[in-house]
Amino acid sequence: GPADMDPATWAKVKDHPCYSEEAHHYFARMHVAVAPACNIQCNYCNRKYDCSNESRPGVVSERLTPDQAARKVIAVAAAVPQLSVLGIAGPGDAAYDWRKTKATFDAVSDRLPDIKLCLSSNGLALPDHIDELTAMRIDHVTLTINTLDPEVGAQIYPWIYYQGKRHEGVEAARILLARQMQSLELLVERGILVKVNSVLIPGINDAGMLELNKVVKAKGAFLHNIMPLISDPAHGTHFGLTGQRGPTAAELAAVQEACAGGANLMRHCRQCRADAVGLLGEDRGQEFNLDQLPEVVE
Ligand code: CLF
Ligand code: SF4
Repeated sequence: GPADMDPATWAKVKDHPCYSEEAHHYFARMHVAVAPACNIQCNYCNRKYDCSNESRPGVVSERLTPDQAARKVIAVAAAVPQLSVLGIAGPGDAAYDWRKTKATFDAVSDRLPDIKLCLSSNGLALPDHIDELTAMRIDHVTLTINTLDPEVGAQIYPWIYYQGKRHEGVEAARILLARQMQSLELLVERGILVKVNSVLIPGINDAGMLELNKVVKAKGAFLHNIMPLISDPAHGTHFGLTGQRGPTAAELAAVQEACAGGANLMRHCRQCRADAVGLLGEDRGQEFNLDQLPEVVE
């Protein structure tokens, strides 16, 4: 609540449904799936579907161009008075597919100057855009950081694509993890609120979660969202070739308990789709599909 928060931070979180548990009862977010490209491979991701770093994996979102997305946001804003946040959470990586992310945010903020802009990224490309990001009034960024240890990272990320080259194994993980920490530091330095998402993968990164929680707190993350791996072999979202299962509710709760006293935990995440619309846990996306929108929205 406001008691333990400085006024500038409170102004940013009070109507953001993901950053304030209280706000999620009253304020809505919408995602537009404008960013399909991704620069890394996570072992739990099936590229045909949404980025499982932020969204529920195994669903196909309605992909939009920045122009289509802006039309949709304006139509939703007119119909859903609780709308306070526009997020870009894939279906790939919003910072890597930056041209489309920026075009969408620019088109929307021209017409809806009060809407909060939010994005989600694996952090690899984000430092390249930190100046533009800061200038664009983006107050909220989610970074997915699953481990601090490159050896563990190599089990999660088979490859990354960085500066025109493909990297694999521990070398790839070392680059990615360093860029994630750099992203966190740059964002905090610029006064942008950072939520860190970690996908909890039993037997892979659970042992390092407490230390990760402490480090992201020390570096200034506002929230830590420890999300369960959702394993859905039917959608190819099981973990790599090992078919790793997701954590049980008790395993997730145990890790969250262990993190008490570290970075504040988000506990109301609904792992929403990359094209979700409405209050958290509610998805009104189907009401606003492109074919339902008027041709020109003024
Ligand atoms: Fe979207 Fe993510 Fe912004 Fe929220 S969702 S980009 S921070 S506006 Fe929220 Fe959905 Fe959980 Fe994400 S409940 S998946 S944490
Ligand atoms: Fe998939 Fe997201 Fe990982 Fe990219 S960052 S591979 S889209 S889960």
